[in-house]
Parts: sequence; C-alpha cells; structure tokens
Amino acid sequence: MENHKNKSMALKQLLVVFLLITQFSFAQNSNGGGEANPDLKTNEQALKRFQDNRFGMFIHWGPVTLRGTEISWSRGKEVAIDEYDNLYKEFNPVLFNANDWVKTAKDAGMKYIVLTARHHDGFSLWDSKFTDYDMKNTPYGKGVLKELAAACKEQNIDFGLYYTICDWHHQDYPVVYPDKDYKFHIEKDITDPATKEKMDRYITYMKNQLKELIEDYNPTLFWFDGEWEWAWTHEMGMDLYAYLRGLNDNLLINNRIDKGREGMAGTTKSYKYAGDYATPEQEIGKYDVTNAWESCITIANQWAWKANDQLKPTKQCIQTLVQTAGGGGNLLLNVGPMADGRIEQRQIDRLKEIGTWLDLYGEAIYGTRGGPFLPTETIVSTHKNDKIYVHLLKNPEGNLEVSLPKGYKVKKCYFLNQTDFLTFELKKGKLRISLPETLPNANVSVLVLEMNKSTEGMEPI
Ligand code: FHN
Repeated sequence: MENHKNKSMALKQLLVVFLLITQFSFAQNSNGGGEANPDLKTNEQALKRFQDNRFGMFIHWGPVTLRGTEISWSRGKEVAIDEYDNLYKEFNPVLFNANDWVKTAKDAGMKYIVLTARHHDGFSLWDSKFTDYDMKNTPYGKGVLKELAAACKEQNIDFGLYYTICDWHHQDYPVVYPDKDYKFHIEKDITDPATKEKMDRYITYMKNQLKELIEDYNPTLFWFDGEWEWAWTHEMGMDLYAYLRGLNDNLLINNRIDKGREGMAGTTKSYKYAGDYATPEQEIGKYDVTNAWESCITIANQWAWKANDQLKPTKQCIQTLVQTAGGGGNLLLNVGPMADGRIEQRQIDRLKEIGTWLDLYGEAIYGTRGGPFLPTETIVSTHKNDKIYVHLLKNPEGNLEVSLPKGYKVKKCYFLNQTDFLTFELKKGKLRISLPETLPNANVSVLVLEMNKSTEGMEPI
C-alpha cells in the first residue's frame, strides 16, 4: 500500500513539473526564430545586455527633414511624391557630427542608439551597393553609418539599425502607397506569379542590403518595422530572421520582422512568431517580466524633425522611463535631427535633464528587472541583487504601504543617495514606510529596500 502511495505521489509531482514546463514554454512570446526554426533561440547574452541597457535613443532622420514633415507618411500628402522622392538631391547635412550625436545620447544616460537606416520612403542613409537612392548620391556624397558606428564603439554605446520591410519607393515592392485616394493600393494577391516574382526580387534586395549593413557596420540589433502590409508573410519573416542570425548569431532582432505583433501594443501573439523582443509604440508596455519588450516613444510629436514641434516635459520623460523599467521593459526615446545634421539644442537640453536624473538614480534603472511590486499610479518598482527600488511617481502623502512576499524581510530603507534611514514596520506581510512631507526629487524619488536575501526570482506582488 505504502509503495503504491509513493508511486502516485511521484507521478503527481512529475505531472506538475510537466505542466509548469509546458505552461512556461507556451507563455513564452517571441523566442527567436519562430515555429519554422524551433531550435533557433534568442541569443540570451545579447538579450541580457539589451535589457541591462534599459534606455536607448531612437533617431528618425532623412532628406524629408528639409521639409519638416513626417518621414515617409508625408510623401504624397504634405509633400508631392515627385518632390519628396527628389529631396535627396538637396540633402547636405554638413553639420552632421557622429560624436556629437553619441555624446548627446551618453549625456542623456542612453546606452544604445537605433538609427533609421532605411524608412518606408526607401532612402538608404548609407552608401549602398544595391541602390542609387542613397546618401552617396546626395550633395553630402557619403553615408553616415560608418562614422556613427565608430563613434558608438569609441564611446561604448551599442549601435542598432532600424530597417523597414515596406518600401513605397522601390519598384519591386508590390504595395503602392499612397494611391490617388491616399490608401494602400493593393495590386494583386501575393500568389499572383508576376507579383510573387517582384516580391522575390525585393526580398533579395533587402537581404543584400542587410548583409552589407552587417558586414560594413556590425549593428548589435536590427529594429524592423513595416511588417503590417499584406505583401509580407509569416513565412518570409521567419526566413529573414534565420537568414540574419546565420550571418551574425549575436544579433538581436525585434518582433516586427514577422507578423506576430499585436498592433501598437507591440506584444507578440505567441512563440510561433519570430523576434526576440516586443515593441509597444507610443505607449508604456504592459507589465511583463517574462518576455523582453521595449516601448518606442517620441520626445516630440513627430518621429522626424519638425520646426517648433512640442517636446514632452522632462518629468513626463523621466516618469515614462521608470514606468517602462518598472514594467520589465526598455525605453527607446526618439529624437529627430535637423536637415543640417544637428540635433536641435532644445532636444539636447531636454535629454540632458533626463541624464542628470539618471546620474543620481541610474542604479535603480540599469541592470535591473521589473517588479516585484506591480505598477500603480503612485509607484513602480525595479530590483537587482538584494535591493528593491521603489520609484515614487507622486507623493503618497504620509505612509507608503506595500505587501511583501513570504520569507522576505527588509533590513534597511532609505532614499537612494541619502544617508538617513526611514522608519518602517512589517505587520502581517504589509510593509509600511513613513515618508517625509517633501520628497527629495521633483521628478521621481527612489526608495531603496535592502532585503535579507537576493530579490532574483521574486514573484510579482
Ligand atoms: O510608420 C512607422 C513610423 O514612421 C515610425 O517609424 C514608428 C516607430 O516605431 N513605426 C511605424 C509606425 O508604427
């Protein structure tokens, strides 16, 4: 009888373990190559570095800055198609200085840069062997990626490239946008032989360009975009992911290389789709400490430069940063350099204000992971080793109360960068911290809870 009992207990335990494993694997969103490449997993080392970086600079730039309208989307609207497609003949950013851009990112506390190498308007910001619609054929006469990659390397900033799948300029890309009604003009189904032939040629063009970008500029990541149009399929996305990882196994690639993104929320529908991290856009991603994600948000209203575009207040930028980190994600904050190659001073100044905050509180952002306290209107939290960082988005007016997971005790509690300890009490799993009337930082103040053991693996609470 005893023997039978032991056997059934062992079976039950085995079942629980099996269910946990399957549940976790299905819970996985993007995990590399997607269902066609089940063994091609995300490069964990590259992902760890990316997540440790936490904060990057997105740069949308191109000849359209001569008009100050939105990159690609103003083509055929505010700027006539023919005029837009010939702007490159005037594009001469003589004041472009890669070291200045990288220093601006560094002074902001940003750890990586992602530049639009080619946006939907099809213009290539480098000297490409595969098109004449590129920087070599502008009055400037040369690409900018070489200098930018070198400046990033010199200043220890990771170098990433944005690359679009949809190209409304390229003769082989089968979707015409905008057509006369400003809609996506759908020529024929992708299975139509002539359309398929064009798309095959276009995919070869993309693979050739991506290969030259890897070989000549060695980006740490590709930020794909423009996957939403009918011409691009799930199979093409998984094939392109495998192709790129075959060229450089250390590459990190976002989830917009495939069709798994759920709109602007950016999360990936399921593990079946290729991509290494999710990409919420113009919003703070939902709390997710299982799957990597990064919110891309503009510092102004437009992605590309616009005269007198309204900048987001410094406090909003800093609170957005802590809310993405507290949710388990990265923030890719976008700037738009001007046609002469400079980033405008007021954007530089705004970024520097964020950097000043990070000089004080960067310990609570870099290398941390989200949680364990779930975000509220008042707090978000991050953790690293034996510390929990509580970011106060507003003054809770008196005591702050949070629940503590079982088995954890607080040894010390204090504001980051301050010496005097705060009083707290722990009753029935509730931690209550007495806070001063005035918080130390007008943007976000950070409390440190030094715990009795490592916070790794703490369940969200
Ligand atoms: O159409 C683009 C847009 O111009 C911009 O590049 C953003 C950045 O993520 N992505 C697309 C819109 O979702």
